[in-house]
Amino acid sequence: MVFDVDGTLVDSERHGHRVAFNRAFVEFSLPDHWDEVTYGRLLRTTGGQRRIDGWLAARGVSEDERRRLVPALHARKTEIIRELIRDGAIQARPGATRLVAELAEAGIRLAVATTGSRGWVEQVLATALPDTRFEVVVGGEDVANRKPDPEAFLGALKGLRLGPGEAVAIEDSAEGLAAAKAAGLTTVVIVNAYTADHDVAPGDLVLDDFGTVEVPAHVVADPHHTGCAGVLDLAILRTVHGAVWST
Ligand code: XBP
Ligand code: MG
Repeated sequence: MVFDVDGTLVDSERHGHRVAFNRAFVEFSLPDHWDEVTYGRLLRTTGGQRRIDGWLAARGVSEDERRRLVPALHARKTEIIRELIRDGAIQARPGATRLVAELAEAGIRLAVATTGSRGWVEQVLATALPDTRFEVVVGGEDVANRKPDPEAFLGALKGLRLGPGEAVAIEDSAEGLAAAKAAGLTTVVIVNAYTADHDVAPGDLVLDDFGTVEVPAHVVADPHHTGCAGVLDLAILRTVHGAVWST
């Protein structure tokens, strides 16, 4: 099983990364500030450095200046997000802990394919999902091309020594879904408030949460007719995967 991190396993963008980027802007005496709506739009550019660079370029900051500024800003942003994680600002999404525990119990091997930086990814996994061991972690620095390029997912499959027919991806965004699909993976999409309007039609099952028995998720799309009632569990994952590979 190959999981995305930001927006999928953890609710990290609005009150995590966005806050860290804004604090870094203040510390660097920059006038920039990303409000919640603006940040949702900027999320379509994956990777923090690319996101800052595109933003500064759009407001006319020269390439020379950006080459100097962007890595320094991003390094400081990474330190700040680490502090936020340490202070408990980033939690697992509801139902994520339940699902990874069920998978681990069943002996399913777990991996992560993320565009985020290793500087905080392993820390957030250890903090938000402390009882779960991810055998392979492919982060932003491990790839030349970030999502929607499939490189992160292909790296995770390679690390697990599995083919695409032997794993399932879980994503939250159109860019992540495109990356997982380009790697040949069955992909379940768990949208969130930022990605609810993304075009996730190629997803093999789309929910708005992992769901719990008490509070089931809304089933947005179930193209393989799994009959999922709003709780993503191993049985549903097996049904989706079986349907994809039998067609
Ligand atoms: C996540 C990202 C990352 C995070 C910030 O995308 O695009 O850039 O927003 O992390 P995905 P960094 O969930 O598709 O992997 O600042 O470390 O890049
Ligand atoms: Mg994501």
